[in-house]
Amino acid sequence: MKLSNVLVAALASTASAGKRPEEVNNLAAEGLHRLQLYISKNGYPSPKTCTLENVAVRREWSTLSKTEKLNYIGAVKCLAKLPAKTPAAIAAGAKSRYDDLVVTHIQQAFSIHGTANFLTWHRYYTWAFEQMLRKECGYKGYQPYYNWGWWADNPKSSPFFDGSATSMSGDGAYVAGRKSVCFPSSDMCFIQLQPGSGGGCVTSGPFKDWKVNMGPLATVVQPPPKANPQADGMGYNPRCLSRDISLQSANETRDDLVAALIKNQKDIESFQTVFGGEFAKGKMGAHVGGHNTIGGDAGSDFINSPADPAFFPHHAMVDRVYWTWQNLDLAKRKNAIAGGISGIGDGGPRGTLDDILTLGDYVGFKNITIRDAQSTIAGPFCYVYA
Ligand SMILES: *[C@@H]1O[C@H](CO)[C@@H](O)[C@H](O)[C@H]1NC(C)=O
Ligand SMILES: *[C@@H]1O[C@H](CO)[C@@H](O)[C@H](O)[C@H]1NC(C)=O
Ligand SMILES: [Cu+2]
Repeated sequence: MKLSNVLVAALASTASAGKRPEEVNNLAAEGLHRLQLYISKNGYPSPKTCTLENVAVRREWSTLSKTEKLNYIGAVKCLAKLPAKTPAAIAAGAKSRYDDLVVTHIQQAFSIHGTANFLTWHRYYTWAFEQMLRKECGYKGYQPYYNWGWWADNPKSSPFFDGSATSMSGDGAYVAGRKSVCFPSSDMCFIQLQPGSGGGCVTSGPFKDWKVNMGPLATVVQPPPKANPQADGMGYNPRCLSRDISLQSANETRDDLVAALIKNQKDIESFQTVFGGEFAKGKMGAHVGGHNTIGGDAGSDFINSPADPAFFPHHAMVDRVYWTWQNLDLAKRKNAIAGGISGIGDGGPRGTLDDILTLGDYVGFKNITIRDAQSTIAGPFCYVYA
């Protein structure tokens, strides 16, 4: 079996010709190679609907053409203009289809983070977003990802965060005189999160007029933005998109650290733990490091974080790292699961492959199980990463 031409082209376009660290990319390519070997031995999991000849290829932001970037940006803005399906009685702050997605993340925040379903739920969620862009907003491309490690020493130099018309907008306006804040919270002051280079509203690029409508819920920003009128945080509280690009946080997403995560963590439990952050050991991990790189009122609020549109390319990278890790030893890792069903306390009962992944009643996708979301070329999915 041969790689389809589109895949070869996408992989070639993703290589950075020695300009950037490539260890994570090399692992992704090795993973794709092993995925092919696995398929040639065992067959496709969904041969009628998804093969490497028709598979979608998700690419890194910087490798998209100018037109491709503008098409993605336009589709994201389109979703934020389409009317919400969530009833106002449930979330008065849900003003758009984009907000429907934010609502389900808010409602489920404590059962999708630090849990057995964390990686698969966010895989399903990011895919649903991609499908909404395509079906509801005429987007023809696929979900791009942001390769943190390429710009970990200076995210604002990336085409993703440079604030240009073809970026996802850049930093917030600089707010001087801020102190460090406790992370993850003042009760658990494990990490001193230093102020980044912004702190205020995003001032340039396509999302400078973007509105964050709900929350704040778990923001680490000090002083916090004005409180939400609803106790559940889903009342209408329109405000600017703020960001606070943080080198301290981006440092936790370095290529060598992410490569070490993929190579050294051999079982799903330790992979999830290191990926998700070991705060008590002073480590944010790459997932949280990526969120806090964006920072700001939404970006660093684990409950309301999808309100910042940089969320989805960030989570596509989270999914790519998971995908790579799975591909490197599919026999063992395709159906690997660990962790509880609740992100609170001891995590409650253990999660199982039969647990339901739901996007709630209004996003518009059916319930699936964790088992259905274990492979990106089976279940509802048909994509790989370049
Ligand atoms: C990044 O982390 C390394 C340790 O891994 C440390 O030596 C360095 O000072 C950190 N850089 C920043 C910008 O925080
Ligand atoms: C989807 O799953 C959720 C959570 O288990 C459940 O409350 C809901 O009723 C399910 N929806 C459907 C249509 O089965
Ligand atoms: Cu999340």
